[in-house]
Amino acid sequence: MKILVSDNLSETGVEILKKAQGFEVDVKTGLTPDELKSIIKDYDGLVIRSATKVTTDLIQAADKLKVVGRAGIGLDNVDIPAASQRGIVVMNTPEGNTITTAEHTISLLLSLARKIPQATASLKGQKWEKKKFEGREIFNKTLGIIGTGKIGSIVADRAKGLKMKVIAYDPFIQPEILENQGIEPVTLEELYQRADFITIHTPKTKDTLGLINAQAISKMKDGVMIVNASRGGIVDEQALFEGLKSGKVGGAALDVFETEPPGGSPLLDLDNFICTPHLGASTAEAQVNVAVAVAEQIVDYLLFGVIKNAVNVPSVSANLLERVRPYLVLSERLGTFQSQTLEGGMTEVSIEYQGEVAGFDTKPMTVSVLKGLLTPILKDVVNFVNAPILARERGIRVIESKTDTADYFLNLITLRVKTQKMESSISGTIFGKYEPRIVRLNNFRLEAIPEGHMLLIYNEDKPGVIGSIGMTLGKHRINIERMQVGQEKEKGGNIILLTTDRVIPGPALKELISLPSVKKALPLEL
Ligand code: 9EZ
Repeated sequence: MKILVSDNLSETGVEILKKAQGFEVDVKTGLTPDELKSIIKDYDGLVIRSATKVTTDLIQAADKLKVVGRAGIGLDNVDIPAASQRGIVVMNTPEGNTITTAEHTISLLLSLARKIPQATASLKGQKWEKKKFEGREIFNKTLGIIGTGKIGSIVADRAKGLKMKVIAYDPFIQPEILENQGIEPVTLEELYQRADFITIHTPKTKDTLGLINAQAISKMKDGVMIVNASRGGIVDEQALFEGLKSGKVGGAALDVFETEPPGGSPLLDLDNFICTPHLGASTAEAQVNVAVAVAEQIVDYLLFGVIKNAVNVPSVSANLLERVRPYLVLSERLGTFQSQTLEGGMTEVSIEYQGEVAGFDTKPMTVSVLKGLLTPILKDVVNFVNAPILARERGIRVIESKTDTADYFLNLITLRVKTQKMESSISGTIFGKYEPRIVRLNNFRLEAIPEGHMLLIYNEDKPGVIGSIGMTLGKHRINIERMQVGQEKEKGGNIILLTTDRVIPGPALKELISLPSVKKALPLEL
C-alpha cells in the first residue's frame, strides 16, 4: 500500500502509517496541483490537512486511490461527490481539536477583558501605561454562547469554572439538554439583551453567515465584548468595525475572518480589537491528536476494511453495500431534502421502511437519514459513524418501523419529523434498480429526482404564477431543468418543485419571494 502525505502532518501520525504492515509512506508537501496530479496515480491513500486541493481533476488521475484522510475537520478543499463517484472513501477527524479550540476561545475572552495583547505591545514599546489598560473582571458576568455543540459545550464548562453565568442559544438542541449541563437556554433576542460577553460556536451555514450584523449588534448591551473563533463571516466585519468605533461594542476578538489573511481590514487599526491568525485548532496536542486519528483510520480501512468517520460511505460490509447502496443514497437524500424545509429544532424523527427495503438490515439506512438531516445544519462534523450520536446529544428521538408491503410501491421509505414548530413528512422510493425518487411531500404527490440545485415554492393556485416564476428565473439567467407542480390538498395551496442549473443567487430569490402569489421559496441543495 502506498500512502502520500501531501500536507504537514505531525510526525507521530507519519510513524503510525510507516509501521503498518506493507505500507510505504511518502511525505511530499508543497506540491503544485500539476506535480501532485502527475504522481497521484501510484497511491492507495492520501493524507491531507487544508492546503492540498482534492479536485475532480486530481481524482480523475488517481487510478488506485481508495481513501483520502483529512487531519482535522474542514473538508472545503475536497470534492466529495467526485470522490464518491469513484468509490474513494473520504474521512476526517471531527473530535481531535475541540478542547484546543475551546481553550483558544477562553484565551481570547480573558485577553480581551484584560487587554493583554495591547498591554504587551505597549510594554515592548518601552511604555508603562497602567491606567490605559485597566481591564474588566469576568467573575459573575454573563457569557452568551451561540451554538452549543462539542466546542460550545466545553467553552460553557470552562466558563463556569471561571464563575461566569452561562446562557446559550442553539436552535437544534433541546433546552433540557442545555439545562442538564448547567447552561440556561435562551432565545437569541434574550442572549443579545443579557450577555456581557458573546461567543459563537456554530458552523457556517446559510442561517449563520452574517448572523452578527448591525441589527444584531444594536440589540446587544452597550460595551458588549464579542469573540469569534468559529468560522469567518459569521461576524459581519463592517458592522463589527462600526460597533467598535462607536463604542457600542466594547471589544472584539477574532480568530477567523471573511477573507484570510484579512489584508487591509480596518479592524486591525482599532485599539479595542484583538486577533489571532486562525489558531483555534493549532496546538501541539491537537495536531498530534488529529494526525494519530487520521493515520489509525487509514490503516484500519486499508488493512481491515473498517471505516471510521467517513463522510461519504456508510459502515456496511462490501457485499451488502452493492445491494443496499440505492437505499442508502435515497435515505440520505430524503434527510438532506427534508432538513432544509424544516423550521425549528428537530425533536423526533420517525422512519418507516416498507416493502423490499424492510427485508434488509435498516440500521445503516437510519444512519444515512440522520446524516442527511444533520449535515445541512452541522456541516463537516457529521459522518456516517457519529450521526446517531449527534442526534442523541441534541435530544432528537429516533423511531424505526418496518412493514413488508408498501401501498402503490415496491419499496418506500417515509420520514416523519417533528420540530418545536411543525411536523413534516417525506417519502421516497427506488424506481427500477437504482433510481431514487421523492414521491410524496406532506400531502403532495410527486415524482422528483432528489439531486442538484432545487427550489421548493409554495404558491397560491392562480393562473399565471408559473409564468411569472419562469420569467423571474429567466431574467436572472437561471435555467429550469425539471419542474413538478401539484396541489397540497389540506392547505389549499400549490407546490412547485424545480431543479435549476445552478444555485439561485440571493437577489433572484428575493424577487421570487416578492411575487404576489408566491408564499414561500426554499432553495435546497442536494
Ligand atoms: C444559531 C444557529 C442558527 C445555529 C446553526 C447551527 C448549532 N447551530 N446554531 C443562530 N448549526 C441560526 C441562528
